[in-house]
Amino acid sequence: MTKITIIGSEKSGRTTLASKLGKKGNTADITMYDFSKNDRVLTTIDAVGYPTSVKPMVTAFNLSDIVLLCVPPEGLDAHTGECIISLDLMGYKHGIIVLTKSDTSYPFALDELKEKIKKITTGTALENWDYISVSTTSFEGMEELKEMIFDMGDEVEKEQEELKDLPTRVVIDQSFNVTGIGCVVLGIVMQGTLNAKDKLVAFPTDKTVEVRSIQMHDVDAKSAPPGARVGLALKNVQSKDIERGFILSEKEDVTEDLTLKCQFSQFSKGFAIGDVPHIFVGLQSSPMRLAKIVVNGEEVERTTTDAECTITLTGSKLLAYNESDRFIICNLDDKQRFVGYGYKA
Ligand SMILES: Nc1nc2c(ncn2[C@@H]2O[C@H](COP(=O)(O)OP(=O)(O)OP(=O)(O)O)[C@@H](O)[C@H]2O)c(=O)[nH]1
Ligand SMILES: [Mg+2]
Repeated sequence: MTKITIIGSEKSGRTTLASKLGKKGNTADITMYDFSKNDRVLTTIDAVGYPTSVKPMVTAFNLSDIVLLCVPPEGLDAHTGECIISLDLMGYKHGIIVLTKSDTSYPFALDELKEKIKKITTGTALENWDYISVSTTSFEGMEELKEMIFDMGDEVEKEQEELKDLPTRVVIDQSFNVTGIGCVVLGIVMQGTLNAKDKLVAFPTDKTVEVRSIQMHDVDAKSAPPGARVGLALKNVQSKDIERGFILSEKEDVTEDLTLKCQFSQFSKGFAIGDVPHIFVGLQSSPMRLAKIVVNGEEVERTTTDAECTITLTGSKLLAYNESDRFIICNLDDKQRFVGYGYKA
């Protein structure tokens, strides 16, 4: 079960590529395409709401294991740069750089483009990503791309296997009511193993829910391993009480205010006291006011890119997280919206 996100600039061929990798599902700010053959299942996410909004992109990244960054022959633009910076700030591990619409370019131009991308991704999380040229018109590279995705998927599965004995955490991305069944949610088992009849808390609320039944790609299952995309029928809760971003687990920290140890990107202007950055953690997000900045033990007025900053933020929305979660810090008013990342201090 491999889950990928296709991202890139406007008109980079994202949607066309996604449609060639599977059958179209529900549409909102992200569209999912499903493909299954023999025992292989591939879920492809097209973050259609990006670049207008960054939220669908962050959501898609969190729901997938592999990212395909699409770059068309026209080359790199500000949004491609933003995709690279966001993936770097997220520390995104697995991905492929896809040079799209190769039928409209020439081998030497594609090589030049590849060298350019290699240069600007040096020292980032994308440094060692593989490259492939594809065309959805001539089908050049399409079979090879699928093979690359499945090989990488096998690698990811081995990594996820190691998470199976950790405490169970399931992130929810959809919640709805099904007549005769009740509350049904869709989500991903981020770690641990989910079993039918498990009783877990729907954080950030304090409501305990019971997992009545589990489905994986429409097939009933008794349990689900880390990495699995699951549909769950829940007992003791109504669908309207569960939102995208909720976490089913035994224990999470839940707060409105946060203190984070942060690194800020050299490509951003950073923030001053009183600014209101947008904070993402998993699929949750909230605007929060910057109340305090500490650098090297001293209170300062502005964030810096030279050293770690400990920032205190005040908000009005409950967020659920734990110490291993990476927070992403955005400035939605800036041209390049991804500013930094941090962990619970
Ligand atoms: N010649 C050629 N055209 C392509 C290929 N892939 C996509 N296109 C065309 O490029 C245009 C943009 O493709 P989309 O798939 O809509 O790109 P997108 O990145 O989803 O675009 P937005 O969501 O509008 O930002 C469309 O007119 C496609 O038909 C390709 O491999 N070869
Ligand atoms: Mg599109």
